Order: sequence, then structure tokens, then C-alpha cells
Amino acid sequence: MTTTQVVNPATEQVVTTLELVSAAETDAAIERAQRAGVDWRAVAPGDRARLLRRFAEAVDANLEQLAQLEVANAGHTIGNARWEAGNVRDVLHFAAGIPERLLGNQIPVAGGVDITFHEPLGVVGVIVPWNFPMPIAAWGFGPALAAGNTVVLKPAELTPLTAIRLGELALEAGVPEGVFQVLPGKGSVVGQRFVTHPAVRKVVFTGSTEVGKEIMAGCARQVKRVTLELGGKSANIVFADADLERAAATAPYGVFDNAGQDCCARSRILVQRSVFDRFLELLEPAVRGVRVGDPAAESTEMGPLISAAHRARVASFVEPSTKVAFTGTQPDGPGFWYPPTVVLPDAPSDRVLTEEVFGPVVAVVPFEDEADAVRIANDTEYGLSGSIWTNDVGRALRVSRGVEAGNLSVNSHSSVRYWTPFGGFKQSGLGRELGPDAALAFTETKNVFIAT
Ligand code: TAP
Repeated sequence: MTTTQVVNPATEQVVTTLELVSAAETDAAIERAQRAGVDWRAVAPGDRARLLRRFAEAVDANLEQLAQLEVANAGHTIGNARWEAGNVRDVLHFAAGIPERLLGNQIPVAGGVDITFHEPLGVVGVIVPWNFPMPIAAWGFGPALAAGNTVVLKPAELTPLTAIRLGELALEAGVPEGVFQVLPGKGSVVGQRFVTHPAVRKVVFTGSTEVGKEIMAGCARQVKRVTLELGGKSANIVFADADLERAAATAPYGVFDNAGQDCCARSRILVQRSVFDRFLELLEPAVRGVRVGDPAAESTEMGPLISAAHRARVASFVEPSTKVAFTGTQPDGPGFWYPPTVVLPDAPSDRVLTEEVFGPVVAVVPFEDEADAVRIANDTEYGLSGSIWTNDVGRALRVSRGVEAGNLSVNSHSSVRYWTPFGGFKQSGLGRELGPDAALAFTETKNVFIAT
């Protein structure tokens, strides 16, 4: 039996020790999910909707407990962790609207009637990273269950606790045994079985682009459906005509939220050259003002990184030769801390501009005009997110259409709403989650012609 120690990243203390699920246990769970699917897809739409609403209510009733678990396991600030648990509740309520609205078409044809059905896929495997353990899990299992699939979910080995609790809450809410199972284990064991087991008909993967490519290649062998949410190198574009004070005051939160461990982090700030120096002057107090510390404290804005190994990786982006403009603060003592850090790269080929840091390090670069801003923003293999700061609405729309990314915000840094689509261009991913079409990623369209 293999075990893993779950560590609090703010204290380096062991929270608990867990048994990891083996390949044989994964196979048994997948087979249970397959059997449970026979009844689950036959549950009347209104009853499936009611079960999902009850699941949402169970999450809401346990919101504080889930949030505290995430503070202890992932080092998320308590404010963020409450939002994340609330997001799971809201995604489930939204999903509860799906079963009764999974509408097909009636298409005019000669000699009969033609109708389409959205059939469930079967067993769906959801593989979750450590950076947002609750929301990323729910964006997969919510619409998948609503569309009549059963789900096996693998949380990241570092952050399994909230997913395990969500699995218990589903059962307490009356979701039948085998319909939603949480399997804490290694990616190379449990995650790999999702890819190779023929009964798993779709894999939803969120994580690194490197592993995502392996999963896509593995799924190709069975023409298995796949949704990928991968890395990002998003740009926050600040034009000279913007409200510079607001743009500078909010920029730290667009990249340092969750200690920068966010695929949507705006880790490149592009500033029009005529206001570059002024923007940096305004940015400095904003960065120094980010409250970094005990994630359980209500006023904390940024917690620690997830692990010592990840901190070493983040630190490797700030080399002795790197020009550091300024940094924020970090607490002393135990914990995987790294301060908010602003760097001024020398060349477009600098690693800090081309690779995802996934930590609180942001690069600021100047641009000349609109075309130059779009060119630099698109000079990356990624295309997940981004922000555009300008008071010219025409420019906001032109630049929004020009930037190759799935989720853009103008004069704000919001990326995620459960009722709007989320996903990446280029190597940031494949497919979309959330939004009005969320269920269609978990169904096959079947066309039936009936001769009259
Ligand atoms: P990954 O290694 O990609 O892990 C993500 C998930 O995939 C984890 O649950 C992991 O399991 C599992 N996994 C790993 N190898 C697998 C395999 N061969 N087959 C199936 N599943 C597998 O990401 P990470 O180690 O957490 O982070 C590395 C980098 O990925 C980060 O620094 C960041 O750049 C990026 N990242 C991006 C995102 C988003 S949202 N875009 C999220 C997290 C990380 P284990 O628990 O065993 O690792």
C-alpha cells in the first residue's frame, strides 16, 4: 500500500496521511462507474436535477468546512477558499438546470421526422491540478453528471482533501453509489488508467501543457474524447489613454492572486511606452501593499506557494542577472513563501516572458502602439486569458478581437463566471468548460430519422 503525506504549505506541518489508490482499485472504480451509469442515465430529468440541487445545498451547508480544508491543504487565503467552495455550489446549481433543458433539434426532412438526441458519453475521468482543487473539479463533474454521465475524479496528490469531502457530500445528498467517485492517487497510476481504460469515454484534464500533450496522445489511441485546460502566459495590456491609477492598483491582483498559481495569471504587463515610467511609479506601492501572510487571516491577500519544489522552480526564473524593479513582502519562518516580484526583461526571448512561471513573478515590457501591443501579446505559444485597459471602446473591441486568447476582460481582470465559456486558444487547451454549452462537451449528438 502506498501512502502520501498531505502538507500545509503555510506551516510545512503534515495535515494527514492518506492511502493512494492503486491501478487495480482504479479499474474496479471505473467498472463500478460503468455499472452505475446504466441507472443514472435513466433517472428522470427532474429527479437528476433535484439530486444536483441537493448536492449544491450540501456544499453550501459545509462551505466553511470546505474553505478551511483548502486553507490547510493548499494555502489558499480564506477569502479565496470561501469563493471557491461557493463556486462549486453555484456550478452545481447551474448544472441542475441542464437535465430538463438538454434540448435536441427537430429538422425538416422529406418523408418523415428527423430528431437529434444528446446522449451521455458513459464514464468521464476528470484529472485535477493542485492550484484550484475545488472549482476545477466541479467544472468537470457538474455538467458531466447533469448530462447523464458517471464520473471518476483524480485530485492532485498534493491537494486531495476537498475533493474527498465533495465525494462524501454527493453521497450524503443522495447521489447514488458509483455515480461520482473520488480517487486520490498518482497521475502516473490513476490518471493513466483514465487514459488507457476503454470504459472511460472522455478525459477532462487541467494541468501542465507537457502532461496535457501526453494525455491527448494517449487518448488518440482509443479516439477518446478530451478537454484540455493547460498553461498560460497572459498579457495585461495598458494603453496610455487608460485610467492608469486603477490599472496599476489592480495589476498585482491580476497576477499575484493565489500566489500566481493561476493559469489565467496576467504574468506579462505590456505598457504603452509614453506612460511606462509613470505606470511603474504607480505599480510599486500597489505591489508593496499586497498583504502576504497567514492564509487563515481574514485580511491576507496572498499565501504561500504549494511546495518547496515549486518554490525552487519559481525562484529559478529570477536569475542573478535578472533586472528586478521591486518586490513585495513575505513572512519569515516556515512555509513555502515567495514575495511578489516585478522584473524588467532584457529581451523577448527571456524565459520569464516565454514560459509559464506559475508563481508571483511578473514581467513588465513597453510597447509602441496598438498593433505592437497585439503583436507582443500574441508572441507566445499560449492563449488563455488577458486584460485590456483603455478608455477608447473602439480600441477595446479591436484589441479584444486581435488577441488570440479564450478569455479577455476590458478594464478588469475577471476570467471566470460559471455561466460564460472558459478555455484556451493555441497550446492553452482544447475545448471549453462552463457556459451555456457546458453539457454538450459531455454528450454525443445522435440523429434519428423516422419514416412516416
Ligand atoms: P501536472 O503535472 O500537469 O499535473 C496535473 C494533474 O495531472 C495532477 O492531478 C497530476 O497528478 C496528473 N498527472 C500527472 N502526470 C500524469 C500522467 N502521466 N497521466 C495522467 N495524469 C497525470 O501539473 P503540476 O505538476 O501540478 O504542475 C506543473 C506545472 O503545470 C505548473 O508549474 C504549471 O505551469 C502547470 N499547471 C497549470 C495549471 C493550469 S490550471 N493551467 C494547473 C496546474 C499546473 P499528480 O497528483 O500525481 O501530480
